[in-house]
Amino acid sequence: MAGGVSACMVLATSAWAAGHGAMAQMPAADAPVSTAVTASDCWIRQLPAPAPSGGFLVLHNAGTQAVNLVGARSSDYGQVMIHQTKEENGVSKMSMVHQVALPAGGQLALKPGSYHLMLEQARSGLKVGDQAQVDFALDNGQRVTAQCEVRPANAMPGMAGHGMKHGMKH
Ligand SMILES: [Cu+2]
Repeated sequence: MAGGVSACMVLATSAWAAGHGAMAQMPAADAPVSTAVTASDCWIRQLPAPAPSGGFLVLHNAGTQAVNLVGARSSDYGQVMIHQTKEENGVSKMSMVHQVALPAGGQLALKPGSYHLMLEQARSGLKVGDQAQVDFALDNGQRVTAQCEVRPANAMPGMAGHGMKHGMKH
């Protein structure tokens, strides 16, 4: 399994470089809402287009089974991806990931410098103070819905540079 994951990440990186990874899984519109997994504290650091915006939240798994987060989408953004920031030799690097484990009885924070969402193509009219809905796909076929508050670019001073990096790299 571990080998599969790293192979996926390598593929994801090249797919991303080639043009916005078509491999991400989307939650089916009719997927049942998970009763075990819930989302809280979701917010989006909105940057002016075409820079992608970062999304952050906490996912809680109250169930007795581990489950994997495998994709996300939003009716407010044309594209939502799961990214991971990693420090390698003092350099911060970002890559798209295809699954993130949610341990049974545990929680996972998507936050600056770690896993986070990258949201592109905001619908016109979406503005600071709005609530954007993001749906997450789980590998058990269920979905999780989060209401995310849209906040300004300076919402978190520690995040300065994240959007710049996205804009320059992609
Ligand atoms: Cu990113």
